[in-house]
Amino acid sequence: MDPMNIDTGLFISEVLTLTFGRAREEEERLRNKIRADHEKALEEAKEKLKKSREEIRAEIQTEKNKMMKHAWDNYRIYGWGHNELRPIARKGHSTNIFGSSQMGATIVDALDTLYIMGLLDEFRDGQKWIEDNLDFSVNSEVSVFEVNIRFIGGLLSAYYLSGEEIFKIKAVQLAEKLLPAFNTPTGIPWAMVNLKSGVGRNWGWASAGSSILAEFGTLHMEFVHLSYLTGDPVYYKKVMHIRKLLQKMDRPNGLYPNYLNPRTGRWGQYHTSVGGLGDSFYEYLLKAWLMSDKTDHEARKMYDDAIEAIEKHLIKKSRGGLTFIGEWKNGHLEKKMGHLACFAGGMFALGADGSRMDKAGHYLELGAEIAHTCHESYDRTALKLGPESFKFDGAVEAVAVRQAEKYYILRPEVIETYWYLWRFTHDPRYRRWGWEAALAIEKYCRVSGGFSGVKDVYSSTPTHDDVQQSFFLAETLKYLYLLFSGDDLLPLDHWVFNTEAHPLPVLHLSNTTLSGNPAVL
Ligand code: DMJ
Repeated sequence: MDPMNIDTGLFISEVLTLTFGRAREEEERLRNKIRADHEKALEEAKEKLKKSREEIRAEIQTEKNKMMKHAWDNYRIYGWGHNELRPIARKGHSTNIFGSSQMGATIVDALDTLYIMGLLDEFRDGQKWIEDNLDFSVNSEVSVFEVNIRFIGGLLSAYYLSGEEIFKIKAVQLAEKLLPAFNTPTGIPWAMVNLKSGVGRNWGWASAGSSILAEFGTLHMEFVHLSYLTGDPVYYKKVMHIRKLLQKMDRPNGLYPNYLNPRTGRWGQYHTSVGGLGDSFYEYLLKAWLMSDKTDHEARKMYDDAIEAIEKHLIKKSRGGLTFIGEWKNGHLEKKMGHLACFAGGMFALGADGSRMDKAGHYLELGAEIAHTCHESYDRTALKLGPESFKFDGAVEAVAVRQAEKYYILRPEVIETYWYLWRFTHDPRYRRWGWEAALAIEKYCRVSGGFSGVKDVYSSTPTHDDVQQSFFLAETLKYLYLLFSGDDLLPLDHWVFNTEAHPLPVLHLSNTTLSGNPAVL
């Protein structure tokens, strides 16, 4: 057609009709889609409303306990009965703290977390294994401390939560096996004991054959509960004896050294830390008071005295304004803080109420400052997971320097502190920081066979250590879960968490002073 012959007006009107026609069709299509989507959403909402509260709760629950399911299910498949799991090799794993036999450490440590998360089939599965297999009459040398906090603590907690007698029975059987460890000239227990022969000894690496403060000083909660449940004062007497002995000793600068010789009753090396070797001793002084319904004033006094000395000599501010807890070694302060010491943020917050001279605000603030420093130690890494130990030296702040200190082994302490501070302040930053940590664990520690620690948090391509620690299920995942739950789940005025995150109830013992009278138990 000759373009010159076209009636231009007619052409334009045809083109417009066509264009607008298409646009109208498109609009109509869109409107229909919006209507359909809207209808669908309404239908879905109606469906949801038809569900019972329980069903909705279960759906939310499934989302919240996904990490636990992954850790547990893989242990169940590849490591069942072993102490821990190698998630990459997909087989069992153990270390010398659990001795040479398969004691199912992950099962016992994880029980209460499963229960709290509503994973009841898994809980029953664990219970069945314990009923059928957990046997303490084995020729195996175990760590008294680790077995106490993970096994006795875990079993007691499972008992209190579920009411199942078997857990109490097993806890008491195990405790009886630990008692020979106290047969030393001073009554300060050995670090290790053979469950069959009752022969005890100390770690070869500990200063001058010493026992460790954080080990013999972290028995009180579980042992008081054992006496309470059995009516047998023997456990109570053992831990009160340790307390009395410590009270009588001189403390350099008011600080407790980490090493004490169980033969001579003398301190070993003058090394004080709120991190490894010292940590949970201070925690248990405070928790002994809380657990006694705040009647064990002796424990509270020991805690207050210890914390004042720690604040005076070990807690400093870096040039960049970060509050950190250093370590005291032979009269000199090492400006280094371990991941383990990060639990102290939560401890300061927990101890704020009831502090001397009404310094509650001060201790809450101190707890928040430690939480901030520990968050920085995570934030200054490539993986957003914290190193085992970090320095404050010159330009270095909250960063690990030595290669051997750059690992993260799924430890809980930082998340534990976020949780306590969340409970006491409801400041949303703690949930934000906890969420960051959860995402980082998912991204870098999750493997198809479970969760693994990483060897260098500063390297963006992580190398896995191939260990799923039992405390990951007992503590890290429990504290994360609690951080995103309501305050009515395990309220802190009724429950006190042992150092392995196993909740034990406050004992309301009328007419009792837990500081001096075992007969009332
Ligand atoms: C846990 O076994 C306990 O929290 C203990 O008190 C110290 N460290 C580990 C986890 O890091």
